[in-house]
Amino acid sequence: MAPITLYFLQASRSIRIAWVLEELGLDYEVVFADRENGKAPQWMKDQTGGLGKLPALKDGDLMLYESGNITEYLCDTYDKQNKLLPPVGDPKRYAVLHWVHAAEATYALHALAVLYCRWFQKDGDVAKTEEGASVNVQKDLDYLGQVLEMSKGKFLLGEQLTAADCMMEFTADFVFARKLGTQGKSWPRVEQYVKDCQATSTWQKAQKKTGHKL
Ligand SMILES: N[C@@H](CCC(=O)N[C@@H](CS)C(=O)NCC(=O)O)C(=O)O
Repeated sequence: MAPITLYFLQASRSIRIAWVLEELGLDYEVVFADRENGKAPQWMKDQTGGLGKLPALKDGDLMLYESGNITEYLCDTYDKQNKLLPPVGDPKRYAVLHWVHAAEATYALHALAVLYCRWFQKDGDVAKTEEGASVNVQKDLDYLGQVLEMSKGKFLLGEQLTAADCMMEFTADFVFARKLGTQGKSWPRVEQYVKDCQATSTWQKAQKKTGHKL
């Protein structure tokens, strides 16, 4: 039995962790759950504990939550060549961690504000609220596009894929797939970035092994 188990919810941030595991060449088992009424099924929440949100990862006796935290744990524990995350003290580490955190704390936060208008606003002008909430998303995408334009390669920090990309790919894909705040506009450089991430052999393997689809 592989010592690492990834608890994977369909159409979720779980793909980030499958991709990191593939990048690091680690053996892992997947416990897969389809969504029920859009949510994680109770049996999955019972198995993972915590807040009941996915992904979760079990490594030996450790149960880990939060995709950014799991990514950092896997890099610190298994990325001996510092392929995805430079070592403590190297300024490049903080350039990578900038995006690891921004993927959730800025980009996903702003995109979810739009999604929650759609889900939870029962009266008033939903389209107007959504338009207001879209401003942040559009600024985020503009900045992401600028950073990618300045990159010396396909990925955020150049030609070498890092943990920054393993985290940001899903957020950007999710924003475009659900048209969260895009308001009919397009960001060709960011859209190309998502395609380049998904064209890597490791993302493809992660997708095949988990059955991820948005
Ligand atoms: N910040 C957390 C977010 C986890 C989260 O909200 N996961 C969603 C799927 S992307 C989930 O488990 N939803 C199912 C539910 O709420 O039942 C992370 O990065 O892991």
